[in-house]
Amino acid sequence: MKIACGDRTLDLTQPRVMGILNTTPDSFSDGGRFAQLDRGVQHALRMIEEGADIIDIGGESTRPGALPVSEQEEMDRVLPVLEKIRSEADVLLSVDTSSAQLMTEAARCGANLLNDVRALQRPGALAAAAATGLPVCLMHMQGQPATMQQEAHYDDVVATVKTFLLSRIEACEQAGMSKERLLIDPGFGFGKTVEHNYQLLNRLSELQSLNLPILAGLSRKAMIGLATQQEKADRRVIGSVAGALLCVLHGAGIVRVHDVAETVEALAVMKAMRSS
Ligand code: 7PM
Repeated sequence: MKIACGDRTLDLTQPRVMGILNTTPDSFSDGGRFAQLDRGVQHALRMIEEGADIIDIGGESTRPGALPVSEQEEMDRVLPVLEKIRSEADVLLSVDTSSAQLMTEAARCGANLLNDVRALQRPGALAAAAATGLPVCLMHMQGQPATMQQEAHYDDVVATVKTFLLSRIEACEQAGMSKERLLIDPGFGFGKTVEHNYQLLNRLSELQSLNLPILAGLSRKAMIGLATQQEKADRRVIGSVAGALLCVLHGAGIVRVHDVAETVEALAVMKAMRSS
């Protein structure tokens, strides 16, 4: 299966690794805009060297409890990084945003994929995404980042996620987007308890009935820390790699990760098994 991504194509006949590039300001360095830009680009180039197929650039913290940032601030963070990486590397570039304006600008600056944790539910997002012609990843989230961990209740989390994604797929088709442009994501950690997240991981293959490529991101999330008893996010690498491998085993075509080199190496073992 291949997806047209602007002037490039994404070949999903083998699992792909999406490296996470967070452009929210680093509280440890106060070097200003240029230093932040340089730091972001360097990180992206390193992930590309390590074997990332896609770089996912985000400028809004969707961490549980995070407060919203202005659209302008998000654009000021993301677009310069996107343009600089575009000029320096031949890699697929994804933009993690819910902002219609940023979707439009990102496409103009050479983005290949849109990744929206709100599944194009913000005003104008559906039309803006449709107009870019780019593929879109639709993710499930219950509630909003500021409050989503306070009210995580599901009868059947897998059924709820599936129903939600199906309704967003239909909304996209009604906005004129063809199914060939869509990807789906269960949204690990977005308004779900650890128990819900593991139910989703265990039954991830049930999402395959929607007949769209599955993207999954559990890298360094609380569900990994709880299982491995690792409090600190940077100690969750091994658990995250194991989780990424399980996602692929259960049908994910793309895994969204912080630790690209480690994930690529783990997937090489799966590839060797599958080609035996
Ligand atoms: C702080 C904490 C910052 C958590 C960012 C996060 C996903 C995503 C994110 C995902 C897709 C993270 C999250 N998670 N997009 N964006 N799927 N498609 O852990 O699971 O990276 S943000």
